[in-house]
Amino acid sequence: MSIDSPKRDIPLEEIGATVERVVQETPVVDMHTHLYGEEFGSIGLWGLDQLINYHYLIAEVFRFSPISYREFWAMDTAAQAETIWKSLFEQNSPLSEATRGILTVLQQLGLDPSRRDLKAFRAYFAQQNRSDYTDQVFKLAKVKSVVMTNDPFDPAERAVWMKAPEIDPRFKPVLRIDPLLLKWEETQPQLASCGYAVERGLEGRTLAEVRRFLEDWIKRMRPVYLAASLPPDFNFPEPTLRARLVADCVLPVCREHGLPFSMMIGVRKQVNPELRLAGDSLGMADMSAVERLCGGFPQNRFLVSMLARENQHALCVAARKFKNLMPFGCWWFMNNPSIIEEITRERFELLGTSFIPQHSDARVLDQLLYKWPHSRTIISRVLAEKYSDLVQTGWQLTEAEVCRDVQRLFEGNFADWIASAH
Ligand code: FIX
Ligand code: ZN
Repeated sequence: MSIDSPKRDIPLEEIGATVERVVQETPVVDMHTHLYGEEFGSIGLWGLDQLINYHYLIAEVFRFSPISYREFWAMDTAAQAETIWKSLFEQNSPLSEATRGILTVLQQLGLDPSRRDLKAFRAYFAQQNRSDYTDQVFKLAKVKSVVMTNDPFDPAERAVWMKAPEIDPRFKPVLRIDPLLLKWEETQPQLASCGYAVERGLEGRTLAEVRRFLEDWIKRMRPVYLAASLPPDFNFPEPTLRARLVADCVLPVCREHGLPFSMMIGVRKQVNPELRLAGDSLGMADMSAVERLCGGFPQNRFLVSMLARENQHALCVAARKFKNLMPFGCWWFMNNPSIIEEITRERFELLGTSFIPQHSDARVLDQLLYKWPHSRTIISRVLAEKYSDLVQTGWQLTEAEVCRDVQRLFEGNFADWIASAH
């Protein structure tokens, strides 16, 4: 067999290099982001000052700078970026994942981070146009498509959807329903004002009308799944309006339209409101609620990501019990090298390749240029270790099989999960 044949058995000593090459080269479908195509205008963020103003860095700047919350929020985006750059890059080493990420983006674009020259870096971005830059970022990051987070309750975003825009096919819609499940008291009058006959206590035709609302937006958006982030105390079943909305509205509509329901569980909202979007924290959730949902609704498919490190192992065990549960990503405070490595290792050990290893959660387009390279490096390291363990049993491994497995991790598992949508 020729030396470079994909069907050739890979010698133990070549596994690391082979896996690294395949993982680095395999295009990925990024199944949860806050990115938007050009048709969404300024809702979609890109460029250096937006990168530096990522809420992860805003949380960090107040640990180093004496600046008050009031002073910071009174600044414009450029001044905020300069404050963050001075504190986190000039006066201190950018060791955190979020600060290192900015430098990886610059490096991926061919700029020299060692120049430490914000003015020069800004000049590069000022020469970019959004359309060509979007093409460049997708190509460099080897991202095939990204899944958006689309909120029908957000006035700015709703205005775009009501014009029936032609969506860039690289940006897949998702129907995000947090306000329905987490703020029913505020959402119910909003829905009523839009002509849905919904009542505060879910009486009368409310449940049917909530289903009609969901179906109207499924028709409008053509989402690949429905999604919600949920608090650590999320439980099911429970005698609450939320549980009834999930069981009697969300899950039936998902079943009828072949749509998965994505639950991101463990967010404690606004523990420090002064930080605004950066003010959320986490809490440990009860995985048995997820197990009861997966077991109680076997015709539904669930995507689940947990925000607490302590929930990650139990999520893998739950996925072993329920084939309609797909664990995904190393979410938010989990998206750091030390924890990505731990989570990915236990997922391979408990689930083989039947999980979705990562999503970027990118809020700024350029973040694809660091979130994916950083994760690919860790995923390939762990995967190579697992293949080495495998080959030391005497099992033979070919490059074609490595390509098959990585394609499943980076695209196939998600594509299969949404295949019957609509
Ligand atoms: O609920 C979510 O989609 C979270 O990912 C966001 O609210 C969060 O701010 C984030 O971007 C984390 O990475
Ligand atoms: Zn998110």
